[in-house]
Amino acid sequence: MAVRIIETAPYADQRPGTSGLRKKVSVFSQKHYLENFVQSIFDSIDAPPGSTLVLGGDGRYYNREAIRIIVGMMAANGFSKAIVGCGGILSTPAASHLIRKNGAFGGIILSASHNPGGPDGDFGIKYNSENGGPAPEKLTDAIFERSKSISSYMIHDDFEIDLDRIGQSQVGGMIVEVIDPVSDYADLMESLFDFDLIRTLLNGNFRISFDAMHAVTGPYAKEIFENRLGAAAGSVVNAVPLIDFGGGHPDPNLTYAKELVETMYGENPPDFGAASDGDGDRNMILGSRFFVTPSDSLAVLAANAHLVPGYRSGLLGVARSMPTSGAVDRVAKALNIPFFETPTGWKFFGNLMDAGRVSLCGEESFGTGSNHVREKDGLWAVLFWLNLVAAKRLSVEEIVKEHWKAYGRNYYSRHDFEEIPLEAARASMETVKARFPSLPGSAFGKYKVAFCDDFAYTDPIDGSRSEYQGLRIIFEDGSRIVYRLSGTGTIGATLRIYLESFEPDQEKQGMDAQEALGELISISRALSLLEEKTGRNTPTVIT
Ligand code: VG1
Ligand code: CO
Repeated sequence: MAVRIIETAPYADQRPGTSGLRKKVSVFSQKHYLENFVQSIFDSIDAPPGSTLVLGGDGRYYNREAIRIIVGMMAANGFSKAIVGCGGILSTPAASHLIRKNGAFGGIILSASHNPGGPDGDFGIKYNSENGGPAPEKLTDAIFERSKSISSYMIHDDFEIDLDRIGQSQVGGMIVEVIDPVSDYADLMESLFDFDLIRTLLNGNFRISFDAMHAVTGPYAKEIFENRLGAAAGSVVNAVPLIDFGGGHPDPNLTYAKELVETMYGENPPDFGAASDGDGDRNMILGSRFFVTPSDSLAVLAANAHLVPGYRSGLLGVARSMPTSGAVDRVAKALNIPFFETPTGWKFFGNLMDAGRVSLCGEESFGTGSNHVREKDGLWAVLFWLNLVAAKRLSVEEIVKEHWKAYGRNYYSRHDFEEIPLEAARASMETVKARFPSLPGSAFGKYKVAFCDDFAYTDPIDGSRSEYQGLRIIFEDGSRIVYRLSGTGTIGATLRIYLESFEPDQEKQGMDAQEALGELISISRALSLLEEKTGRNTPTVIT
C-alpha cells in the first residue's frame, strides 16, 4: 500500500501572514514542517472527494521537492486531479487564472514572493480558494488552529512523475496534469489588451526593457513581449528563473531592481522599463529617467481605463489598501464610481470583486490588478501601461504629469525599517498609539491633526471584521502618516512608515518626494520616538 499515515507533532509557528506562510528554508526543511501545514490546509478546506487543485510556484529553492510532496499528499487525501505548471512553475496571477478557468476547488502556490530565495533564503506556501484569490482570514485562522493540534498526515509516497514533460500521469487514484504554465495566461492578456496597437508601438522606435529578475515572469514576459508583441530580442532581461534568483532580491523597487534603474537612468535609456517580483504579482513602471509611484500608477490606470479594450465599458468601482495614497480616490470621485479602502493584502479585494463592486485595485507596494483574476498582476500592469502609451501617444512621464495637472499630485513615500527586534518595533508603535487621545487638534508646524485611529475594516460583503491594520494620523490638509508592522518578513519585525501629502498646485509638483515630505518625515520620527525605541533613524529601504 503506497498511501501511508505518518505520525507527526505540531509546530507552533504556522500562522499564515499577509499572504501565506513564509519562513526561512531552514525552517521549512524541518521534519514534517511542510507536510503538517499542507495537511492542515486539507483538513480545513473541506474539499469534496474528486476535487481539483492547481499547483505551482515561483521556481525558488525547494519548489520542486515541495511539489512532489504535495502531489503525494493530494493523492492520499482523495483529490482527483492536480493541475501542475511544467517545471513546477506558475506565477501567482497565472495560478489564479487557472483555478478560475478550470473551475478548480482551489490552488496551492509556492512562493515567498519578493523575499530572497536559495538555501539561505525564504520559502512560502499559500492556499487560494475557488475564486482564485488568497484564502480569507477565516480560513487562514482555521488552518493555523489545525496546525497546532495535528498528529498525523497522509501521503502517497511511491510514484513517478516527470514535472518537465507536458502530459498526464497517474498517482494512485489521482491524475496529475502537467501543463504549459504560460499559454493560458498569455491568451488572457491578449483578450484584455489591444495587442495590435502595442505591436505597432514596439515595432517602431519605442524600446522597452523588462527585468524578470531571474524569477517567475521570465518565460511569461518572453512569450508576451518578444514572441507575441514583437519587441526586440533582448527586451526581456534576466529571463531564466533561477532557484536563488541569481543571488538577487526579486523585489521591483528602486533599491533592489538596481540593474533596471541603471538602464533607465543611464545613457540613451529605453522609452519604457518595468520589472516584476519573485512570483509575478508585483510591478514597477519606469519611463526614461522617470519613476511612477505605484499609487500614482493605480490612479492613472483608473482614469484611463476606457482606452483599454478589456475596460472600455467603464469601471464598476475601485479599491486601494489603506496605506496606499489617495490619488485614486479623486479619480473615483471624478468618474462617479464606488471607492473602497481595505486593509493591506490582496485577500480583502476578492470579496469586492466577486460581488461585482470593483474592477480595479491596487496597493502602494507595487501591486496593481483587476477582476480578470483574484491576485495582483505584474505583467497585466505592464501591458496596461503599454496599451495607454500606445493609445495616448504620450511618454510615461507625460502621462503622469498630465494626470497630476488634472487631479493634483500626492507626494508619497514608504520608509521600511527591517529586522528590528519585535519588542522594539512594538514599543515604537505603542508610543504612537498612546498619543492618540491628545493628538486631534494639535499642530506640528503647518500640519494640524484632524483624526487618528488604529485602522479597522468591516467587509461590506460578508461583514467580517479585521482590526489592528495600521496606525494612521490624518492632518487637516489631507496629509497622512501611517505606521504598520509587516506581515511578510521572516526575520524580526519590519516597521513601515508611510508618508503622504497632497499638492494641487502644478507649479509645486516638480519636487523630489523626500524633500516635499521632509517635515512629515521628521514628525513621523518624533511621534514614534523611533530612534529611542529602535535605535534606528535611517530606513533600510525607501520607496
Ligand atoms: C507586503 C505589502 C503588501 C502586500 C504583501 C504581499 O505586506 O506591504 O501590500 O500585499 O506584501 O505581497 P507586508 O505585510 O509585509 O507589509 V506579495 O508580492 O508577497 O504577494
Ligand atoms: Co509577490
